Amino acid sequence: MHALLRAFRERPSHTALRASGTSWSYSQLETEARRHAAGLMGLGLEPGARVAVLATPAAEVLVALLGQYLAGLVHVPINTRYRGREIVHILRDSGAAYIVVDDACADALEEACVIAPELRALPRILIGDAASRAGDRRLAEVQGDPGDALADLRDEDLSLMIYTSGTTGASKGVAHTHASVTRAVAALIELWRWRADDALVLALPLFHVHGLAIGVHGALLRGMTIELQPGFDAAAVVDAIARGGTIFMGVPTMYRRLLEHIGRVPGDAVVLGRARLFTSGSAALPAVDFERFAARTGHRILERYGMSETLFTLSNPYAPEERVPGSVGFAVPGFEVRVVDEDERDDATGGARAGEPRGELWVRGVGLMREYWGDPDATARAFADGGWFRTGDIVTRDQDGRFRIVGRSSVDIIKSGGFKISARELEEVLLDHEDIAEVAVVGVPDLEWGQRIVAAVVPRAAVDPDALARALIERARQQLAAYKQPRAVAVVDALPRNALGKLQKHVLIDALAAGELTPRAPGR
Ligand code: MLC
Ligand code: AMP
Repeated sequence: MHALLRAFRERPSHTALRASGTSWSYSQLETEARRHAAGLMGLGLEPGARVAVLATPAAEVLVALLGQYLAGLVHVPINTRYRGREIVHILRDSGAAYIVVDDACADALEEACVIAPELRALPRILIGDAASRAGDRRLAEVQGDPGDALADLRDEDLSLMIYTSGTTGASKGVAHTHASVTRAVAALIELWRWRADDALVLALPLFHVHGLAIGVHGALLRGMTIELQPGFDAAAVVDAIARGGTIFMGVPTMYRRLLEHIGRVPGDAVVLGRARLFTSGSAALPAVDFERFAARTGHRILERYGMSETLFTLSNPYAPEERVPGSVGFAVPGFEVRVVDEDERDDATGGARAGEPRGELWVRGVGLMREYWGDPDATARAFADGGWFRTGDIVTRDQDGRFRIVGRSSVDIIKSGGFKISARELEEVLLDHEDIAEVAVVGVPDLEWGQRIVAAVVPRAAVDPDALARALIERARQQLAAYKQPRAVAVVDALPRNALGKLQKHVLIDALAAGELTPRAPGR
């Protein structure tokens, strides 16, 4: 936070943020944040308390974030696509003392309160015009004197908790400190040569590390301008670049959409060409999209790798000619990396070429989370001796030292559209259906989404497979975020198992990818 405050004071009149047609200078943003922090402290919130935020990207969300930091509170953003049960889990698990909610998310919060009525007592800070209840406060009114002394801030205090799916059903709170975020982001600013006259077109969600830790913190620490978008829309990104945006960070699905857009509006490829830097992360960027984007716009997308727990970990170099499609580059300064085999020995062999290591990526360094919130066992399992974090990602390292992500140690973690999904979570929801005896949820390779979710189910008795598929998709739609829904359901007699009876999801994935098993994808 100290680094952020310093950055705010370097060029106070420079534009920090543009959102919905309004601009805020650095000094205005700091004043708003200080007012809000003083207001939060006036509510009696103690340093270290968690404040949940369930709101679509808007200037108020950044004021809430910065105000919480200044008051020594921990920011807990909630995925705005979440439904009731997913929200209940985060509010309970984090022990949130308050929730900030906007109009667009009010219904989802109400769903959560129906499931867990005790959450009705959780005090709310409202963004927008949402109907207020006794005791609720409007964000604009949670204000104090910006000159008041604020919390005593220390870099090693928790600042941010991001919930992310794991191999078990429930998501875990990844707890970061001011120091882990600031240091990782400082490395990025240096490596990617971000400049104070850059403007970041930010269309990523603000509840994951890609948009929040890297995007928001990176831009503000460097004194840049954030062009905040309420969500991703290809035409709006083009417009923001036409107005002077110089950097765009996206997930691969967004590049697909940008490519489709310039296929329809070829002139917009020229506009995109005027930006300075395009980066991609959170999922593998298909080499074909890298090449098509370069051919159309002249930009070689800079691909990076990271995760909620490790932030900014591997990156291609800044020099465009050194950005290699299909590779995530090298360790970011401040990170040490290892490639270990199943026996936890270094530099396991097995890469594409002789002598190339292939194994799990372990990392240690500046951006690592402190812990999984309230789960010391999971934290202990995630770290090996010496503070090495087990990423669960399988990588190869070529002779130049470049890394490629080639898989994951668990098939139960799926990435679709850049969102992480726990197969187990979805399986639990589907298994609740009375007609289902067994279920296996898998991610099938897909050029648009990275992985597409398919559920294979064994019914208890003879059923109409289309009706069953429809019912299961509807069940997921009712209970989980839309991106977690199965896109198709394969109704099968048995799931593939080995001689010991162990489920073989890889066999299922291969059969689905090869078209040997045709799932049902009934329209809704
Ligand atoms: C949505 N749809 C999907 C889908 N998601 N279909 C298949 N697979 C999916 N995963 C469908 C919807 O059902 C809907 O269909 C249609 O697509 C539009 O839905 P939407 O919800 O409006 O989608 P959209 O907003 O267009 O979302 C696409 C997106 C979004 C790319 C903008 O996925 C996104 O914001 N992704 C970014 C996630 C992110 O920030 N990840 C970073 C994690 S941090 P219909 O039929 O109803 O029209 C991280 C670490 C790090 O990974 O270091 O980077
Ligand atoms: P999350 O938990 O949402 O932070 O997701 C982190 C995961 O996204 C990593 O563990 C990887 O599996 C995946 N990931 C991130 N960046 C890349 C990339 N550039 N290529 C392939 N996978 C990636």
